[in-house]
Amino acid sequence: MSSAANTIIELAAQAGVSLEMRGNVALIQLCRPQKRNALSDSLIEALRNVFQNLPAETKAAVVHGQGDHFCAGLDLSELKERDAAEGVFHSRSWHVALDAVEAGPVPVIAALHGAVVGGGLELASACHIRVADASTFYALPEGTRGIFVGGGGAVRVPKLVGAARMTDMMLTGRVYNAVDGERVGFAQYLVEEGQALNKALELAERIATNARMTNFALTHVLPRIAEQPADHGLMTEALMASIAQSAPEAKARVRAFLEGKAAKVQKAD
Ligand code: 1HE
Repeated sequence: MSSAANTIIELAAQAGVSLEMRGNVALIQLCRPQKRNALSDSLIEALRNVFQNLPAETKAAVVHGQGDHFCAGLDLSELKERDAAEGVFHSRSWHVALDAVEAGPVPVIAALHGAVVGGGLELASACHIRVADASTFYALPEGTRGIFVGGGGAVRVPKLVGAARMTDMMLTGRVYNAVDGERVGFAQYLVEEGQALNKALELAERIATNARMTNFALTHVLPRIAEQPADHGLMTEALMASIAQSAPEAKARVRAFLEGKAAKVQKAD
């Protein structure tokens, strides 16, 4: 890591975001357990800086929270009087930070437990995979606090669970437990209490072995294809497919399978 990047990581740690490398997996922790990892402005800035300065060897990342909860959302103690312009800029600063998570260089997995609420759910939604343990619960208390989502939730949450469920959560204060949360699409994996981080690391280590172009296609190209009109999407898919299969690494991987040297797809349990 460059010395400038080192300084950024040290400053991020002071703001409540730590970075630790486990091989080529970056483990990023929200470290404000006394405030249930509430997202202060400085913590949001730190998150952006960490994701924009991941060590060059990083192939996948895991985000998790210290203490009993993943994240209690916006730090409400900072919710002061803002005029309309300040409010817009504040929301946009979250957008930049969470875009750095979603559109950064590597796939990101959220390991969830306890509260995943408000801005915490917006952060989880910016990750590519969510692993929840049995203690996880999801809510958008913005509705009952008289405010609105501002960290990308209006765009990302409906993609996971649909606009109707998000509307219900915000109008009624509905809370989803871990089982129902996985059923409706908040998380792709549900594991025993205390096991989310282990499972997320296991997935990250596997993802880190993928061809780089595959991970890029899935985190940067597929989301755009999903937003395109079908005929544009099919064209983008054809271009991406051609680029991916022309890479020497793809050719080597296919050859390895044909020569019986690569794993077969196994039946699911
Ligand atoms: C906080 C925050 C916070 C806790 N901002 N300080 N988010 C919310 O509306 C959720 C608010 N939090 C809660 O509902 C609960 O704290 C939890 C369910 C997450 C956890 O409960 P619990 O019993 O484990 O902790 P606690 O006793 O409520 O909180 C411990 C301390 O953290 C306490 O401070 P203390 O000084 O009295 O010890 C709390 O005040 C503090 N704390 N959550 C500030 N969020 C871009 S827009 C996004 C908009 C939103 O995210 S709105 C949703 C905000």
